Amino acid sequence: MKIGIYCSYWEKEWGGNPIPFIKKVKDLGFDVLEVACADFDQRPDSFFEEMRAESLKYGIELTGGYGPIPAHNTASKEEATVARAIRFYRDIFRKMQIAGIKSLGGALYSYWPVDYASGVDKEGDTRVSIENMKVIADLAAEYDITLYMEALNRFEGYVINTAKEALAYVKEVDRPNVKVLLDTFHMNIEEDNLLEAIRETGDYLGELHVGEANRRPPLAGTLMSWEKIGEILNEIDFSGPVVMEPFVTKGGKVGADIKVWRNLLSDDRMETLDSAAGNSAAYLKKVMG
Ligand SMILES: [Mn+2]
Repeated sequence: MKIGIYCSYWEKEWGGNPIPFIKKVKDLGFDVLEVACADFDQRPDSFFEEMRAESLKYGIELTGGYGPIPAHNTASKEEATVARAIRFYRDIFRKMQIAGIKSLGGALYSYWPVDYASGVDKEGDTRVSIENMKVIADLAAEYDITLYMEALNRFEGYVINTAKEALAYVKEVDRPNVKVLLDTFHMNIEEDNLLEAIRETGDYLGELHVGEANRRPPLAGTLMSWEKIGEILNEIDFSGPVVMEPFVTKGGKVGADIKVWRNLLSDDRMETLDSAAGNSAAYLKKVMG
């Protein structure tokens, strides 16, 4: 199994420079680095050329992640918002291609984290989103990029909460470069049976995010059965990346958006985070093969 980690694990703000993390994650035993694409529109092409060179140098595959801001809400009924989102995606797809990033995952079908103060029209917004996603998917295809629709728990989104809803959405969009992203943290809240949900997603599963129920890096002896998850992934011939997305330190926009109000490891020193990530990578490689 290809094992990865989201670079925002080490960051207090979304975006930031992922290039120094490429060598770091290689040294820690990972195969994949997931990069936050939030500020790609602010970066020059040379930044992405450097990123590609570094990833090739260390043999690290890059994947993209994005929690769309409200101004990029693809489920919006305001045409100007959707047009702005499409302009943003067109720009970052081109840059992702320069960097050699072939996938983008997250709540691309809406925005994140959702503000519930303005009410929810789940069916209407989902219909709008599906039509817009067909356009964005065709655009992504021009740059050889696959989009992963991530099912999020109810406190963070309402368009897609479960694997079943993600599957229905992706089938409606009906494009070969649109797939499902499941995340054990969200599934732990929403699914009746986490293992069955992965099995039923089958070939439509593009990427799996992994984390404990409290978003620590995966460990032995917790309520999550990583061995069983590995068995199901092998059963469905999953060839995508398994990317851990731990969030363990408070502070900054990352801490506030994720609602981390305490440090989940013994402290927030870089060495402590590095060793927790490296130990988890070794553990996942052992139990998932
Ligand atoms: Mn996730």
